[in-house]
Amino acid sequence: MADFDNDVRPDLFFTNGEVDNNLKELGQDIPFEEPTKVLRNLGDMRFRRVRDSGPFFKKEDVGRGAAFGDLNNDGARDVVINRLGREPALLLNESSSGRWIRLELLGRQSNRSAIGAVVAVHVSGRVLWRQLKGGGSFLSANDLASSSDSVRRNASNVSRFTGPGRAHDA
Ligand SMILES: [Ca+2]
Ligand SMILES: [Ca+2]
Repeated sequence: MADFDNDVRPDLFFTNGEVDNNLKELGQDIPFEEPTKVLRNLGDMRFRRVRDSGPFFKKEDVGRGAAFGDLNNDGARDVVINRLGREPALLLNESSSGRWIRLELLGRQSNRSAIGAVVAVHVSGRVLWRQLKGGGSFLSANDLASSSDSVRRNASNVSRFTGPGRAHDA
């Protein structure tokens, strides 16, 4: 879960695939590989699959974990996917990043990474509560505060996407 379009509503991201690759031999008509999906948070507990996120999302894959972080410091959350039998996929989010702030928390009396800290941000009469959490997806950890701008945009395993929007292969 990450807010890919910075509209303060966390969106959903799925990378998936079955555990067994011999499902047909077992008489099960279930695909081993599945497409990666982004679902836009519409509010009111409703989500809609984004159909035009880009070519990467039209391919089927066996994802085994995803980590989120703003790898190129443009305010839009990017994604790295661990894939079974393939190199990791780096997805650069090309959504309009809108307004955003980045907070880097440092624990003094708690753990140094400040995991568990709660932050309240007051915006236009609203209060946005966020808690810094460690970990993330299966065998993956989200970036607590990205500070790297060393993403190579022309690497062969880099795809681009717009969270709830469009994407393009590099
Ligand atoms: Ca969102
Ligand atoms: Ca980014």
